[in-house]
Amino acid sequence: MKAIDVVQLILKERFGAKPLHDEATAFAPANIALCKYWGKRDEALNLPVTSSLSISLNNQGATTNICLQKHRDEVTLNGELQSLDTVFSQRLLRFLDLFREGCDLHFKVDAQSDMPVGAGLASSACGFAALVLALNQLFGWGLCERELSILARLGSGSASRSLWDGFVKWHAGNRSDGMDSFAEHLPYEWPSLCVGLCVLFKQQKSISSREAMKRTVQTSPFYAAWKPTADQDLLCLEQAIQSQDFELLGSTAESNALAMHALILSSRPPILYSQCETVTAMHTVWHLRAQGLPVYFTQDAGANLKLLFLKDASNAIRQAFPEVEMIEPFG
Ligand code: 2P0
Repeated sequence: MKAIDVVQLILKERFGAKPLHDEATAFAPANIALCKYWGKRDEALNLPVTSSLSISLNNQGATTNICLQKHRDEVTLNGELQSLDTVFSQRLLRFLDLFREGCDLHFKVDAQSDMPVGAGLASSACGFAALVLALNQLFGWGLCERELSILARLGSGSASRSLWDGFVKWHAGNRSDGMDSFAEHLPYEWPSLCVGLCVLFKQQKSISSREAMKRTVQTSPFYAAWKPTADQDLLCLEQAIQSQDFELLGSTAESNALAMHALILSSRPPILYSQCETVTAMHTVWHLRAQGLPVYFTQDAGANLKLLFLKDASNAIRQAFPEVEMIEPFG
C-alpha cells in the first residue's frame, strides 16, 4: 500500500478538498524514546517492527506555520530560506504532495525548531507532528488524535508520538494498511522526573536514522533479537511508569538504547553514532551511579546523550554536566 492510499482512507470525502483557511500554525513537542523504534516492517508507511514508548519534552519542540502561496512552494527553517532541492525540503514537499493530489496548491512552510536539526535530537519527529497539526487546521479536517498520529507517522515514524505531552506509547500494530499503528498518550504523571539534554555535538550526523535503520534490519546478524528485547523492555517501562519505579525506568531505558546501538554497530558496513565525548559522558554517568546517584542515559541516532534523573539529583547533575539543559517534562 502507498502512503497516499492511507491518506485517502483517513480523509475520505475530504480528500482533494480545498483548505478552509489561508494560514495555520501549530506546535508539537519533541519526544525522546525510552523504548526505541528501530526497524520497519513497511518502509512506505513507516510501520515499525516493535511498539515503542517515549516521553515528550514539554515546551521544547517545533512550531510550524503553513500558508497558501500563489505560484511556488517555499520552505524556511528557523528563519532561513531553504533551497527546494535539499533533503530536508524534498522530504517535506513529498509529504505535502500527499494532501494536494489533483489540486493546484502551493505552500509556504515556516518551521521553527528548538532542537538542532539532524543531530539525533528528535527534530524530524516534532517537525512532522507540528506540520500535521497545522494542516488539520488549515484544511479544517477535524481529525481525531489517532488519525493525526497515523498521518504524522507517514512523515516520520517517531512523529506519531509527538502529538502529546508526557508518556506516549506507539502501538506497532500488524495490519498491512497500518490503521492499527498509532500512538496514544499514557495517563501517568511523574512530576519529579527530569530529562537532561547533553549536546555534545551539534553537527549533522553522517548517516540518517532512516538509512541506518534500513541497513541494521538488512545486515545486522543480531536483528532477530531486537523484537523480543524491545517487547520485554516495553513491559518493564510500563510497569516502571505505573509504579513510579525510577531505577526500573532508567535501567531499562539505558539498556534499550545500548542494545539499539549494539545492533547499529553490528550493521555491515558498521555505523557508530557515538563520538569520544559520548563515551566519556557514558562513563561519567556510570561513575555517578557507582557513587550512589541515580542517573541513567539514553541515546538516539546521534552522538548526544539524554540523561534521566529525579529533581533531587539536579544539583549533582549540573556539577558533573555543566552544559546540560534540564527539562521537566511534567513541570
Ligand atoms: C526513536 N529514532 O524511537 C528512534 C530511536 C532514533 C533512535 O525514530 O524513517 O526519524 O522517519 O520513520 O522516526 C528516528 O527515526 O525515522 C527514530 P523514519 P525516524 O525515536
